Amino acid sequence: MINSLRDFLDECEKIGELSRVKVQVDWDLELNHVADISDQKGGPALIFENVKGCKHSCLIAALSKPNRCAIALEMPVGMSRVEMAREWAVRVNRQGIPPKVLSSGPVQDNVIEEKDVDLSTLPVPKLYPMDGGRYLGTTAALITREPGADWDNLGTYRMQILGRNSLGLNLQPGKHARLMLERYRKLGRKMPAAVCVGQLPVLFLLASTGVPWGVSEYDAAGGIRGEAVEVIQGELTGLQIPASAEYVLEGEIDPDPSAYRPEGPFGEYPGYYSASIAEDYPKPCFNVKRMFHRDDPIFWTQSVGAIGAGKNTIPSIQISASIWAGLDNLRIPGIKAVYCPPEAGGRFMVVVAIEQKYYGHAVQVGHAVVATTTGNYRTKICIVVDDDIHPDNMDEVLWALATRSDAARSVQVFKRTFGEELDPGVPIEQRDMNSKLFIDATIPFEWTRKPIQVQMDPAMIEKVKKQWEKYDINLARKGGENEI
Ligand SMILES: Cc1cc2nc3c(=O)[nH]c(=O)nc-3n(C[C@H](O)[C@H](O)[C@H](O)COP(=O)(O)O)c2cc1C
Ligand SMILES: [Mn+2]
Repeated sequence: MINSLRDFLDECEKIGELSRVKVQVDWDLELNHVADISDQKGGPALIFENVKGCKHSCLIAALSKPNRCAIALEMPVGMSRVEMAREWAVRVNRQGIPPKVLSSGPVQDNVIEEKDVDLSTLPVPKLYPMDGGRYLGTTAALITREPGADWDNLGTYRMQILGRNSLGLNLQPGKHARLMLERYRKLGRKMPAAVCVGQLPVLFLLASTGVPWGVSEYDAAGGIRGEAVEVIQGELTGLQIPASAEYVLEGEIDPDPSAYRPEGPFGEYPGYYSASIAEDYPKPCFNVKRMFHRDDPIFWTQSVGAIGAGKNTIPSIQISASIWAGLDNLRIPGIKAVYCPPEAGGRFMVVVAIEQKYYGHAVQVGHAVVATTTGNYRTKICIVVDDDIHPDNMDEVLWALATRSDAARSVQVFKRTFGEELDPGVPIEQRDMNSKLFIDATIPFEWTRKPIQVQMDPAMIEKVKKQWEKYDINLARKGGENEI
């Protein structure tokens, strides 16, 4: 059982999926550039043990490969993203398991009071050249609770270090912490909050996935693991805090816009920087009142900005899973696979394979996808294919798109839908709303004269394979695909 980030790292190390970098690196660009280049080469998770000017080590690229996500999810290594998304969807729709409250935990081993907190001494990297600063929140969870409520929300939101004990928060419209902050503003009170870094990886995966309002990510993570997450009660905030986290910051957020400060830009997951004039977009700040950390804590970070290997591995699993779980809840028959290709930003495009059972089935699925919590939020393109197409095989998806769709019949645009402020396809001022493209790339259910796909003769394939040597074809010829 994986009960902490350290358990996860041990498992990665056992199968050669973790490397420790001993040489000194600069937190200013160097650390993340080493990680990106390593990722492009299919590299392991990296712990930088010697970050310039910092006492503690820094983990990066922990979940940039499907096998490491499998370890985090406690699923067999070697599962495909679609298989992991399926299993996740099944588990997340099971009953949640509330966290188990302990009287103390290793995260409390070191306590730093407000006057001694200095976030700049943590090994927090600056990731890309035009980033507004050092970002602490890309694997963190902000923990908050509505006044009088009995569930804690955990959300991953980027957090820029703005001062010794101050973090600028980017809470997008509709996000749970933002809705809660608006409640506190109405009440004229500051919102108690905690930030945890280096928690159980599955908790991060849930904190950065759309779990419905009213459901604590603790309960959802417990449901996925089949076992409660262990927490302690924060003394200052009363919030539940992961007992085994590497770092926890307790503090508060002032909801008054006069306390907002410029934040950004940040190299974001679509592969572009967020809106570049930070002054135009002041953000609420989290002020640290107390910091805890484990002995020899491991700071955990990741970048999302530059496209390429390793980027969007996580969303390609988690967004697929949450749309799939949403479709399961709607009880639509014939859903065979759901997949958000990482090449399309992991979130912007979803391909759903269905076994068509009745007239209009494919269009129903298109509507349903954009009606799910997660599909509504960031999907821009939804493609529905027949179940002979594997949604995670882009050659097959492109073939279905090209051969089974006809623009006038197959394409619909759903207008005035919930937008995404990071969507580079919409002018910055208009990003609150967007539109969604639906493409039906199935062979229409109602056609009586369906196109017949060309296939080789199975008996002849068998025969040719058996006597392959006889043909004496040099497959490894110079310049050929199989050149050796
Ligand atoms: C690495 C990473 C960074 C993210 N950064 C932000 C962010 O800065 N702001 C934001 O609103 N959502 C961000 N998200 C998405 C949220 O984590 C996600 O929408 C989550 O569902 C929010 O939790 P909530 O539904 O409880 O509000 C990020 C996700 C990941 C994986
Ligand atoms: Mn939530």
